Amino acid sequence: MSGVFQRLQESLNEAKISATHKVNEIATTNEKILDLYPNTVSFDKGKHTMTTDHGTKINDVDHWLKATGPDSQGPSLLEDQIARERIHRFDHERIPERVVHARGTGAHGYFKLNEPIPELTTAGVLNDTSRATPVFVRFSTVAGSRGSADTVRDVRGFATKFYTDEGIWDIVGNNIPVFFIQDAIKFPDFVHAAKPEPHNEVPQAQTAHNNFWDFQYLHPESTHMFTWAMSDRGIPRSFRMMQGFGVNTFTLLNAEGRRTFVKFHWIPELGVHSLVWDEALKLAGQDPDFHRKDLYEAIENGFYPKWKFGIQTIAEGEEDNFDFDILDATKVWPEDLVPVREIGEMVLNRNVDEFFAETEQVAFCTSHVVPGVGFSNDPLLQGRNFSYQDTQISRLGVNWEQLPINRPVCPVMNFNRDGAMNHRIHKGKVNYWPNRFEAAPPGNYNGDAGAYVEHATKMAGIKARVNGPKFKEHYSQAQLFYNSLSEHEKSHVEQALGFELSHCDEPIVYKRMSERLADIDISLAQRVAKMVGGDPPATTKHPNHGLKAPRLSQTEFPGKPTIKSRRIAMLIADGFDMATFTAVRAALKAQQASTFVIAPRRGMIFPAGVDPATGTGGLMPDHHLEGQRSTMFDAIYINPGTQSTLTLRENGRAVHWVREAFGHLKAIGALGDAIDFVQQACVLPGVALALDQNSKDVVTSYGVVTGWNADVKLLESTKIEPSTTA
Ligand code: HDD
Repeated sequence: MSGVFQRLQESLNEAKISATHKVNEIATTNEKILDLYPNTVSFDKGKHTMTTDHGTKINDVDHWLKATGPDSQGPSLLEDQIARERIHRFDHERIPERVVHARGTGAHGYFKLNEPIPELTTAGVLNDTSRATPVFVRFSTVAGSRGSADTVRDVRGFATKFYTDEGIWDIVGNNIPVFFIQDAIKFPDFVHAAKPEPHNEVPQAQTAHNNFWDFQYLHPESTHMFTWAMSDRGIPRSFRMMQGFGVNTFTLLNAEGRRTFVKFHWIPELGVHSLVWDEALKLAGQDPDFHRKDLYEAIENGFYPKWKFGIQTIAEGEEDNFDFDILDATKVWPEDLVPVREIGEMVLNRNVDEFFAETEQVAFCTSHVVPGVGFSNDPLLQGRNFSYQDTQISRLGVNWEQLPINRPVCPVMNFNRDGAMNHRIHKGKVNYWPNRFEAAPPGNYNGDAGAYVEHATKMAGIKARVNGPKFKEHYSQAQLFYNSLSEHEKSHVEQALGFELSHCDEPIVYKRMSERLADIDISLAQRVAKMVGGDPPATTKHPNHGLKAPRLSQTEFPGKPTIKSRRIAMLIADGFDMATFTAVRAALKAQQASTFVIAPRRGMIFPAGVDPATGTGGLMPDHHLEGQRSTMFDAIYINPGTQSTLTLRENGRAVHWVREAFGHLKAIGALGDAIDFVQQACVLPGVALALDQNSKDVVTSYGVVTGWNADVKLLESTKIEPSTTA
């Protein structure tokens, strides 16, 4: 550590780190950030001159060297080594994208343990409450390629790298607690079926196609997972508002050598919230980087997302006490049977300096665990433990763990050598063990926490391509999940299936899937079949058992009510009431909401009483009505002002803004004459508005803003569904 600190000191002295991060030095620096500093370069005005990669100064990067005459443009010369270097480097900028989870974004932070668990594990990170373990988290979608949109319906990856004192620990999880397949050998088929179809490479980042649903039908084990993926979990409002699950069954090993099966959980402080489908579809075009920007913006503004860390544990010896196999990744451990124990928390508080070097090159392996954490015979996990190391070698090269973002903060000492892009220089005469110098012996390292010890598990069996007998049951938990959803969540599942299956144009696919849905719930199957052209099934071999379990519905994770970091659009036009605007904006800012002023044009907007001819006294909006849409905001507020309201009322786009926000179940605020405007825009057949004339508080669907003055009125849809309201 002292070496790292010394390097930090040197780097700081040389002012090599960026000014933004200096501001946040205390709050956001950790061992891993310090470790990255020696590799972090910044370009300070006046200090640096451009050079080639071999360090010679360059005086012209605008003109390729040419053989040119006084009146003619001569040919470009290949001998220009400076131009050649630039083009060569450029030609090789891309590395292969991840074969799955190609689209993603990440951030740094820390993990803090609140409750040590020595009875379960020797892992330092799960015992030492004084540590703040650095982490890097990458969130992702699964199916789309690197340039695809953020808000597509998909599972989200939630991969966490802990830089512990005892080495790297990766929990490579998702925002859904189960998986599509039980055995890793099926992964290539699953991914091929989910990705664009081979004959025309269509569709991008969508499961709404024949091959995906054909695969789902042919793999009854996928039923549970696709029900989750079709629920609101498939279209999260934000990475900050998702649960994370390790999915696979791992083990913990204590000092007595006792083993406990474990599943890992991340529970977001902000609650679990989703977009509505129409919003997600529109955002995919209007702002494909919506989730990426949301995370970045929140961290830059100091709204650090936070998750509780939980474990579900089953002591060895009790694993057969369930009607499902605890090693089957298509099953949850229902929380009424195995409660989640919250023992720590994770905060993300720092954006990356460079996307490629950090987020694109970060690489995870389920096989990366620390002493005290181990694997189980979960057949999906066993295959994953092979696959990740392998894919990193092909994507990043054999020395991928030497890359700054991937290297541990503790020493690495072994006789693995050479390979492309090796960066280490090992001193000494030997590169093998045992050696006459007894250099780098295995075993306890420097007397620190113990080495990784494999649990001495008793094994007996016959080699065969099989899974355990309980792996054969596929519908019970799909039913449990569906039954546990609220009514509006169920209707969203139905609509999602309706959308997906109507994009399948081969009758065998949507007809078979309509039948399969009866294994979840016959009435769901009948409704979807009717929608998509299937044959509504009359009976099912697997009638719904009617059971529910707690904490499967996301409505059970409302989170801490807050409008902190929520994006609120404030609509104004010329003639707006400046005093009210200023008061409302101050009130919103006091609650740490992010406000954005939207007007018919991004040019000075003048309040009532100010003559535009003077050119002063106006307000410059952040965006104009066409440039940003209501989809990009959590709530909208329409400011009063006779002329302003008149202008907005006559502006089709402004009316659309209000109607769309209303349709997406967003909180809409209005004052004075703007209330009439909102009412006129939104009162559509079948939709009711509740107008609370007396409220002193503005209640949003996700929080309460206190302290507004008594004039503030509440406008709210009676149809607001809290869990799905963004
Ligand atoms: Fe995987 C990436 C999550 C099953 C093989 N996976 C990857 C990432 C996440 C997951 C979050 C992105 C990591 C990052 O941000 O870089 N994968 C899961 C979960 C699974 C799962 C939760 C089920 C429990 N995966 C799974 C199987 C296999 C793989 C069964 C292969 C047998 N996964 C990969 C991969 C990837 C990957 C091909 C692509 C890029 C990478 O690893 O680094 O190796």
